[in-house]
Amino acid sequence: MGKNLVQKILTSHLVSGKLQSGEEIAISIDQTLTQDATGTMAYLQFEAMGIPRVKTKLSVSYVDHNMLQTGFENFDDHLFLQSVVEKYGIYFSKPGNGICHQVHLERFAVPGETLLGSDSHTPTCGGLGMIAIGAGGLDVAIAMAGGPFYVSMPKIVLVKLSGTLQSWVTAKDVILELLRRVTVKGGVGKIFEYGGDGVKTLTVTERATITNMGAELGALTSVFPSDTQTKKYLKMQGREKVWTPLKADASAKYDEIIEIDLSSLEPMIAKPHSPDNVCKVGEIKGIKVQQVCIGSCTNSSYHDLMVAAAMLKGRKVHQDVSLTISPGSRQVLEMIAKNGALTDMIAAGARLIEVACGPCIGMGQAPPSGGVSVRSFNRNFEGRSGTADAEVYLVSPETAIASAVNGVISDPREFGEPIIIKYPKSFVIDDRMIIPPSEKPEEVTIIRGPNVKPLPKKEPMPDTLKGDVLLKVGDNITTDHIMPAGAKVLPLRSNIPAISEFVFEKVDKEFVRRAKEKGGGFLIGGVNYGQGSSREHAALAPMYLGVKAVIVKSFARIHRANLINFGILPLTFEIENDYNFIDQGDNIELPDVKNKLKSGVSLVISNLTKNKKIGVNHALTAREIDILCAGGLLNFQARNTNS
Ligand code: MIC
Ligand code: SF4
Repeated sequence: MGKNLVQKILTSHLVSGKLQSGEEIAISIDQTLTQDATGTMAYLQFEAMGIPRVKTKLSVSYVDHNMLQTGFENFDDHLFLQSVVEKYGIYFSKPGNGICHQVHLERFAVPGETLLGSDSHTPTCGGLGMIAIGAGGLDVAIAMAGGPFYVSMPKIVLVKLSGTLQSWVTAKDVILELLRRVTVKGGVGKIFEYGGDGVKTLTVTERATITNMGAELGALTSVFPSDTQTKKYLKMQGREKVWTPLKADASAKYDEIIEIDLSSLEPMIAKPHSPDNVCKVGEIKGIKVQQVCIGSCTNSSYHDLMVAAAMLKGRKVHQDVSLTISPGSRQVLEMIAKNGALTDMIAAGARLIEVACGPCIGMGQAPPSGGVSVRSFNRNFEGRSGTADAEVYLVSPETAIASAVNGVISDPREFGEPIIIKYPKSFVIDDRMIIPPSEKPEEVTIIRGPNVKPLPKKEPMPDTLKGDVLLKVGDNITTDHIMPAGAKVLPLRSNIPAISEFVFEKVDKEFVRRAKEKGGGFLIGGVNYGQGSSREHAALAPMYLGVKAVIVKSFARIHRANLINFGILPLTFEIENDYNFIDQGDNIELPDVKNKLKSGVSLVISNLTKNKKIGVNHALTAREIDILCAGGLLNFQARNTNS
């Protein structure tokens, strides 16, 4: 039987398991990436493993998130990262060189290889034919140590593209349409493989916009074939040597097929406060806008910024709008600076901010109170922008600029003649801001500022879990709810005791006090709990506060894996309605839990306050049970290395 593209890449990397959906598989990892906000923990964890040098083909550490240096913390962390990676064999992309996903696509992605990154948008490189997966920092540290990545084999969905996009309709509109159809939880347990005649009409950076936002579907990853478009892109990056053709066999089978006719699409927009709250731009045009932001790992390529500049040329940003532009990489910034496009942006009144994630993660540029912000980004969760009551909309750069000029949400098709961007033969290639690892690692001293605190430890799981329900939340809770980011909290990522003070800050200001008073306890949630980022701090900080188990209707993949990695038991209600029989403050107990997990006996929660028994599922593999019983993956690894 013919193989699809996913099966081909996974087969060549399979370490254990069968490629049957639901089975646990382990795959070898060729490349890893980290960014600064998750990287410090990942490297502390890697150090704790005592391995002298990374074992991957390539590992890169980027600095792109924690770029506002309002105190010593972020610069200290950058120095820690630069020195630690120099010692252990990892490349260091300096602050100012670009957003990890954009730079990795430009300079390192290789068709047919695997990439594991400590950031949920790692699937961006799927646009270049990689199986690229986002994970917690600890999983990435294990991959750097040569360990495989474990995951439950997902279902493979073919997204069959036909036709060609019309003028002013973009790759962003394709993924917004998919989000409208599938929703933020519709991709959980799935990989989206793109195929069909329409694929060849999309450039690599357009594909990368689509695979990037596959993360918002909750998917494990998304992948495009490697074809002549891929070859052309690699050639422009001076890397055509790494090109190999890759596509599904004609007789390949899929678990599901979704068809999208590119020519039928219109400009789309995700309304507050979820990337799947999508409608046509035309349906809501006319809403007054205070801020427009262009950038992020979704839409800050050379093409995106050239279109933005061409739309701004000879025009002015509306008097009531603040337009920010944050290029995705130094390469892109250098090119638009050289060819004059940057001048057109500046002349139009754009506010140029540095090459980084910036406003996407609330690192500056918070909108005004109750303000409307239209962004070319990928997430519009409530409060993520830094302003609790801001209304954030997600669109293509085309829709964003049309709105910035008109002062109201605008359909770009009404803006003027279509824009054609001419590409240079080659991009600006200069890797001097990527520092190679030291050839004399023994001479490298790791720099540890006072912000870099040691990893907290966890004891093995006790026989019985008992305590109070500390908090009950609803559906689609994001990791931004659990462990907020933004300019105030992000600098504390290397300091778990300090960052723990902010857990659930935006949901319930009393949470931390309660958790401390009660010596920990339980969390209750609805569907798709923990969606969004890969930040393991959303598990690590609750662990530090004594959270023992999280009981929900369903989990997002990365967060569930992070809970296991840090020894917090992830459980789901056997009967969803039982969610209604457990409330904040209830005293609950899971007796003899360790033995029951090991012997496969089903788990029942005793709600001692309501005198009710509630059946729960765990779907844990034997390996995951061992990790949980050991008190987390680091303890498990240490035990296995010492035994
Ligand atoms: C995000 O977009 O939420 C982040 C910030 O890039 C996170 C990583 C983090 O929290 O450090 C992600 O997407 O994984
Ligand atoms: Fe950075 Fe935003 Fe992309 Fe996350 S989603 S990596 S914060 S640009």
